[in-house]
Amino acid sequence: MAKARKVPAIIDNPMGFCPGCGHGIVIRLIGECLEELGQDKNVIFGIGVGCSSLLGGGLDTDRLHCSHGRVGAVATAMKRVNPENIVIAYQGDGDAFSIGIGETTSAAYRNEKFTAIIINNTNYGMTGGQMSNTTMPGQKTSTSIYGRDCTVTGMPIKFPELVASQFNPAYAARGSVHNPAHINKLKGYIKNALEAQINGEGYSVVEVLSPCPTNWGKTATDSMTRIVEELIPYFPLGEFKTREAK
Ligand SMILES: Cc1ncc(C[n+]2csc(CCOP(=O)(O)OP(=O)(O)O)c2C)c(N)n1
Ligand code: SF4
Repeated sequence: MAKARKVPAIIDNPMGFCPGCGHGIVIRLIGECLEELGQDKNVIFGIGVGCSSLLGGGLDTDRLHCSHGRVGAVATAMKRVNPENIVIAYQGDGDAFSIGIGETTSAAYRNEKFTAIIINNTNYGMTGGQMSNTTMPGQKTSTSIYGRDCTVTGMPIKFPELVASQFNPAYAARGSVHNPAHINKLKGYIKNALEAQINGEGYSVVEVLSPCPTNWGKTATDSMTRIVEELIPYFPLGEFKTREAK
């Protein structure tokens, strides 16, 4: 029988995500990476507003729950003031790419030396599934009841690609939690991003395609299928900027 993975010591409380949500998987991976890199006592999180903020009650770490969308600015300050700390911005797509697009993009543009981990579930999960800047074309949400019309809203933003092609980050990737193989691959991306930060190489970002069964109106299994069939064809997985220094 396969050996069970040890729960990282910093995960000290249950987190209140809906059944089938992807947030908990990603937080577990972050905890594992921090522990394996010997950084779990040296980390400080800037946490967005949304279901992402439930991380705050689950991890035994320093963290600041930032105003909605402002994590890019807050994490900038955290890292500049305490460069020896590992600083992680943990946000949803609404927080990072909609209300916070200015702060998120500006931090990437300045190549701030922290790590952003952004959970893309194609809607504002916590508040009832409103449209965000990563909602798919034609996707029905509570604020796009006839389906997202990209002729008036713009197309879903592809942030890692934008950052990798226009700025000079240390690392940019997109992973997914839809099956165990991709969860393990995602762990590698998160570790690469954190190692880039440990080495002071510059800004690192990992976007994660993640299910929100509650607002998608799907079962947990069907939500994973949606990621494969609808999201990945538009949001390709992989590394868009690999580390130069290793
Ligand atoms: C200034 C401000 N505007 C709006 C809200 C309401 N609000 C809370 S969470 C949220 C959306 C979060 O969505 P996302 O970042 O995608 O995270 P998820 O819940 O999907 O993980 C909104 C709009 C708020 N708290 N503050
Ligand atoms: S509303 Fe969606 S993102 Fe929030 S905890 Fe539930 S499944 Fe996860």
